Amino acid sequence: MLQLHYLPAGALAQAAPSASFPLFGVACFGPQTQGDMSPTAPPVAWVQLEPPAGEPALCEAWSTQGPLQRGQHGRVQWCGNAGLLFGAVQVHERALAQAETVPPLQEAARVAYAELFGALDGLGYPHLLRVWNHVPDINGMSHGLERYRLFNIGRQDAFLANGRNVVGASVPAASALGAAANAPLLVYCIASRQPAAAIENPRQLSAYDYPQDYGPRSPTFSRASLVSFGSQRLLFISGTASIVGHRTLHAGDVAEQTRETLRNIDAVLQQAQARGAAGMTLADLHYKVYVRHAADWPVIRAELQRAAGAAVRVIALQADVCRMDLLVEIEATGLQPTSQGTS
Ligand code: 3EB
Repeated sequence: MLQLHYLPAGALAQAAPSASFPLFGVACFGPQTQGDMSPTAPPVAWVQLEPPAGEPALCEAWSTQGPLQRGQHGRVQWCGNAGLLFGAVQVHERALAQAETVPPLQEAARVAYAELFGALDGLGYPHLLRVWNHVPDINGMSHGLERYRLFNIGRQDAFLANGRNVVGASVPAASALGAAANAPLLVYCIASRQPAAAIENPRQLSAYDYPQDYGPRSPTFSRASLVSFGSQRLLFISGTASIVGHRTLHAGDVAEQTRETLRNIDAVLQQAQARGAAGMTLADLHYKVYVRHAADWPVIRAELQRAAGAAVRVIALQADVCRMDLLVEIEATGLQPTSQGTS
């Protein structure tokens, strides 16, 4: 059983770590307010992003059944149970040994993923289900390329060097967002002992098939991943935007971009429903919304509430999105009980 809680940072200590569902991994947003956690605490990914004004600073807290094991493998902090692993890795571009020929962000992406794959293979959770990527100054330029494009080169190199496919059913779901220019590259993930099934969106070209207009190497992510875990079905819907085919639609119109994004999420959900997640609806999902301009949040929230209900569970963050003309990116997670089993 995997649970997802959206909690204020101050509530982490009391609320989630019940004896039966201890915390397994946490993402917190904003400036780091705690120092090193105790050795028994779960890994915490500190993402240097803020909520729009008036929104609470919530953490994304994952809990699951124990017994849990935790540790550090290279730069990777991890926590795992019988089936799943939460991992987080940070790489500072400026701390890398200067490779003369490779741009530091590209190298940071390669190193982060190489260390992640090393940890996953060493610990026996080889299947990457879901990845969150926070790329410092994602729309800035380095070495003549947009930094997101450099990140894509390093990520794809690491997938190939570590025996992973960069197209097809084993490609993980992901989100890719900006972070402060002085932040490290931060990658956190959920991995599994069992393979998941990637889901693509019939309205969109698979990102791994994007043409070269979007960079020399395609991004390595699927539109969603779906896996059975104990008595649950886990659905991880990737960061989703106003893209149809491979083109951005509705440049400059945040309400239309949000509606297009929600149509894309609904299309991915329909694919998941056809593959076993029958009955899962938009109202059942947990959302994270990345807003390029914080002032757009009320418009986006109204559209999300129209689609997913007024009580929608959501974390909103101001962040740069990986194409300059995208104003919003929305990801979603569904954790659906199935009828039998108790693990
Ligand atoms: C898109 O659909 C929007 O590079 O890992 C969304 C989710 C996006 C993940 C990634 C990029 C990524 O192309 C951008």
